[in-house]
This record gives sequence, structure tokens and C-alpha cells, in this order.
Amino acid sequence: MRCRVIVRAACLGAAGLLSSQPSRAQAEHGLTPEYVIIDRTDSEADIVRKAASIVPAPRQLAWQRQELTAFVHFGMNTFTVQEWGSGSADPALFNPTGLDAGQWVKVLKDAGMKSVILTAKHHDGFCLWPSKYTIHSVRSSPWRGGEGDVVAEVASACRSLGMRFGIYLSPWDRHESSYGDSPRYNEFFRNQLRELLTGYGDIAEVWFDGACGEGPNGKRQEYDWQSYYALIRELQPDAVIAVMGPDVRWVGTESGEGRLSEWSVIPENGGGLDSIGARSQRTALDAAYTPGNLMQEDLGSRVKILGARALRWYPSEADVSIRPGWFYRADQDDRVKPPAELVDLYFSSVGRNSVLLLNVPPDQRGRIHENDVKSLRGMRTILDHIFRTNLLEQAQVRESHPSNRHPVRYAIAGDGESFWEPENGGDSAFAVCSWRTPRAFDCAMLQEEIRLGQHVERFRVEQWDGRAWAEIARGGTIGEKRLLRFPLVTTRKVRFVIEQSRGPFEISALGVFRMPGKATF
Ligand code: FUL
Repeated sequence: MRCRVIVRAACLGAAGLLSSQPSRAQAEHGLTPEYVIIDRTDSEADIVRKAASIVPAPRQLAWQRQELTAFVHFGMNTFTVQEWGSGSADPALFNPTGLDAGQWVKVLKDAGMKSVILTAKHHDGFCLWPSKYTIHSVRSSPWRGGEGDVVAEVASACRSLGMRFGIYLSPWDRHESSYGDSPRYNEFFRNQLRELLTGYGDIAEVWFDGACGEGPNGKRQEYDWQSYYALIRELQPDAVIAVMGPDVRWVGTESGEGRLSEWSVIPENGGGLDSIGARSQRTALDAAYTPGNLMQEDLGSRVKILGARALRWYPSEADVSIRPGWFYRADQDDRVKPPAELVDLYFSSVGRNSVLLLNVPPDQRGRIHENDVKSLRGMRTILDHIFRTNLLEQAQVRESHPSNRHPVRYAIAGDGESFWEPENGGDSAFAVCSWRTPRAFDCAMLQEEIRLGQHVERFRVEQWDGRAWAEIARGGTIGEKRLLRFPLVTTRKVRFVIEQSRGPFEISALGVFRMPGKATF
């Protein structure tokens, strides 16, 4: 790829820049933070124990618990109707007729999003804030007489509605003349970053894109990632850095799907940022990029960790757009993903230990289009309906290794802090939930207390068919959340079996639910 990087992620963890101090709770549990080095002399058991000891940094934990983040692609491309701008568009074209950031944030919040990431600058280099370092910005546009600041309006709407706010700042900049003159551009980029990190309140996430379409004769920029990260850590220590960054991993497609076994503890990849960049979008397409299916790739199984030099907490974020493209265009108004498809995306991302980063692009008015609003509302209604009643709350529970300190009932009617952990500290166990009269369900949920790490490697869910246990679903990892759908079963008993784990495991939630019939919506 042309956009070469000069640091390797492997160095970052060891340098300590990636790691944060363990929280008091982690320290009390004797836990290490989110990075460990594997020694040559480590046995398999040592490596597995080390993997199990890795926990998320507090900023990663807060990020993961959001589940849903909104991506907002808005900028010059909205007006030139392009996915990738060349950087030469006239700022006069940027002129939303009724920009209402309050409407965006309200719609996104109502859909269940906890955070909004705005494209402060996309590849065309046009800045949605009046940056001091370029004239290619809202300041040169007719919008609000050149006095406007989209970043400020969105940040303020987020603050008023209790949403977190993040920024997307494209490293690849097709307008800026210093791009390709590496030290000068790095300085320019840090200056822009500093403006965004100091002028708009708390920043929850900084999203660096790996995309770069410079051809063989294009400009070659060596990004000083280390210095960008250091600036973010200094100015916004609670912000996670995604996906060309150390805290949040790009899942590997832009289809909104996580792997069936999605580990948050993975080997430090020798390829580091190079390999992320190499897989990122490299040509301008009218519709959003759909890379090859990387989902078969195993990132964190035992086979993988046994061959690793270091392991770290690097959780997955699954990005996808509600429309075929990342930016709004009127000719895609009838191609907005319907509610049921958004619900499927929730299951294939949040339900597979990932955060769903769902892009909802405002239109040329500067409003989220009615069709997108309708789909988001529909999605929320269906999700609320599915998860309103956990049928296990009406069940009697029994466990294979009864525990006084962490009984399985804590995972059913828990307070969000307690969990099920078998007393013997073993790596397998089961819990049986039974009702007086049969219940019908077609969805199961399992969650791990990832504050203490990710441990479960294999599990299954069974129903009592009157004579014997029959398997209805099985899975590999659980992580923050695992959702499974299956044909409707009607039974008096369900059994959750943890078959294999990296040492003791902690299950913070168990549930079974009934999906709404199509007719209901
Ligand atoms: C890609 C970019 O090239 C797209 O335009 C979009 O911003 C997507 C989220 O990332 O790499």
C-alpha cells in the first residue's frame, strides 16, 4: 500500500503508550492490564493463563458497553454527490439549507446509539470546523455566512442529549499541499487534531481511516502515528483510538458482521497498522466498499495465541452504512436498509462481541432523511420488543457447582455488577433453568463479565425434550455479548453448558427470548 506507516503496533504496547494503568478494581483483583508479552519459555498453560489475565482498559470497557455507535458521514461529498472527493471542490458548494444537529442526535439517541462519530474531515480535506490551518473549510463556505462550525453544533447537541461524541479525521488528505512532505504534513495533522481535541469538550473516540487511494505515482506520506496517539493520550486520555489505532480493531469488512468466534484478546500482529491499511479501501467507489470476506479468519483461538509473541486486548468494531454509500445521495433514498436488516446487523455485530458502528448520513438539507428515521425507529421497536422479557426471570435455576459467592441467579436477575462463577473455579460447568409450564423461545443471550477478561472458548444451549437433553445452539466465544437465534423451541427446561474456558469464567447475563413474528411489525 502507498500509505506506509513508520511504527508497528507491536512496539506500541511494549513502549507503554498503549497501556493504561490498571484501575483500582483491576489491581485489587491482581489483574494485569490489556497487554502481555509471551516468553519463549512459557508453556501452553502459562500462555492460556496470560491470555485469561488480560482485561480491557477502562476506556475500552466504556466503549464496548455502548454497543451502538452512530457514524455520521457528512461534508463536501454530500453536496458533490461523491464517495471520495478529489479535494478540489469549491467550498461555495457546501451550503446545507436547514442543518439541524439536534435532529441528528435525537434520532440517533432514540435508535439506541450511545455515541456519535462525525467525519470532521474526509479524504477530500474539507473541514467541518473553521480550522486555522487551512482555508478548505466551512469558513470559506456560504453556510451561516462562513461563521458556522458543524463540529461544534454536533458536539453541543450530543452534550445536551447525554450522548458521547467522537471524531473521524482522515489521515489521507487530497487537498492539503503538504501531504506527502511527511514531517510538514504530520505537523499540520497534529495541529488539526489538537484543535479538535481541545475545542469541543470530551471526545469519546478518534477514528483514523486506513483508506488511501494514492496510485503508484501518488504521494507517499509517512504518518507519525506514535505522535498522533501521544497527543490524544495527553489531551483526551479517555478517548479510544480506532481503527488505525491501538484501542479498537477494525473487524475487517464494512458489512457490519463480527466473526462467529470473536476474541477481544488477540496476538499482537507483526504486520500491525500496515496490514490494516492494506485491507482498507484503496479505490473510490460509488457505493460503499465491500471487501472480501475475512470472517473465516481465526484471530484469537488457542492455536493463534500459542504462536504469539505478545497478546493484547483489541476488541472489534463492525462498521456499516444504513445505505449503500457512506455519504447521502437522493438516488439511494429507496435503498435504506429496512428495520429487519438493521436488527440482523445488531445480532451479527453486538451479538458477536463487537460494537456496531452504523453510519447514518444526513442529506443536503443537513437533516437525517425521513426514510432513515423510519428504519431506525423500526429497528429500535423490534429490539425493545425482543429483549423486554427474559423468560429465565420466571424460571427456577440449578447449577452444576453451586456457589454462594457467585450463584447463577446473579446472571439472570443481576445488578449489572455480579456474575455467575462456579465455586470450584473450574473451566466447565452448567446451569439448568426450569419452568412449571413450557415456554417458547427462539433466541438466547450470554454475556461475560469482560471487566475480568474474556475466557469462554466453547458453550452450548440445550432443551429438555421430555426424555433427554437436545442441543439447540452452540458457540465458541461469548465476550461482552453473544446472541444466538434458532428455530422456536417449546420446553420446560433449558440448560447452558460451558464446555471449555481459559480457566475460571464469569457469566454476567443469561437470557432466552421470543422473537416477534413478522406480522407483529
Ligand atoms: C473507508 C473510507 O474510504 C470510506 O469513505 C468511509 O469513510 C469508510 C468508513 O472508511 O475506508
